[in-house]
Amino acid sequence: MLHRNGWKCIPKAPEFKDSCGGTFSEIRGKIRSSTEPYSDCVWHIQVKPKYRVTLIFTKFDVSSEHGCNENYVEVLVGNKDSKGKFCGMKNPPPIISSSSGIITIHLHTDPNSVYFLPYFSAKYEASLKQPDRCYDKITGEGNITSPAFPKRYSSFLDCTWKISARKNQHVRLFFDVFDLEPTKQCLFDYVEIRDGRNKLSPLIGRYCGSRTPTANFTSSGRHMWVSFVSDNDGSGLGFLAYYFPVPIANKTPDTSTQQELIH
Ligand SMILES: [Ca+2]
Repeated sequence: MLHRNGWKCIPKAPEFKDSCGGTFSEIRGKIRSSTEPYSDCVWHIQVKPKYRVTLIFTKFDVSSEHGCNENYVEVLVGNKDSKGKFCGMKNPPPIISSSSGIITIHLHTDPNSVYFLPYFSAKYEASLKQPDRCYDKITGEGNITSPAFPKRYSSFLDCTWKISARKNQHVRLFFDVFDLEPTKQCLFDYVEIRDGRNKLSPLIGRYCGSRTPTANFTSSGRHMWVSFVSDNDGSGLGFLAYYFPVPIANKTPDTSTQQELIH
């Protein structure tokens, strides 16, 4: 969660600056969009590559009439990996740059917009990358766990497992233990399961909290992608899941995962 002790123990961040864009290289800082009208503002957070950056929006009012096309904030990690265009009144989820020390924030406003000037404020924190290596390509059968399991997992994790089966096989996965920080819509800590070989594959489900997902997740093809993300504060015991290949003939669609994508 955002307002527990994680942010209280650190020295005061540099003062707010109302600005239309800029470059930030300090280890932490705060950004506030300009109160003057501009059509495009771009902020760059650029710290040393050995750091990862967590960006947290603290205020957000970017109303837009036509989806997120008229007014929006787009966040890119490493200059080109877009984490999405955000609009509306809700704070976007925390953005973690795990592979580089660069985050770019682009605020676009349409001068013809009927809404008041879009506005946001955000803060960021750079931390040394975790020694935990939690990226793996795996086959056959086995288990995957959150780092340090069964001890509580640490902050700022961004783990992925690409599980593959042989031709004419599917990947099946089920959870035995599950205890993640609970949040609405699983915005902060979560496990995501995707039907395919990468993070863009169709989402099977996104889970958090302490209710163990009961489904047997089965990929439609040979690959399943599992990711685990934790934010700056609030932890749990993590998870333990088992995976194994199943022949195509044994695949039974699991309808329970289709009803509720976020738990
Ligand atoms: Ca957390």
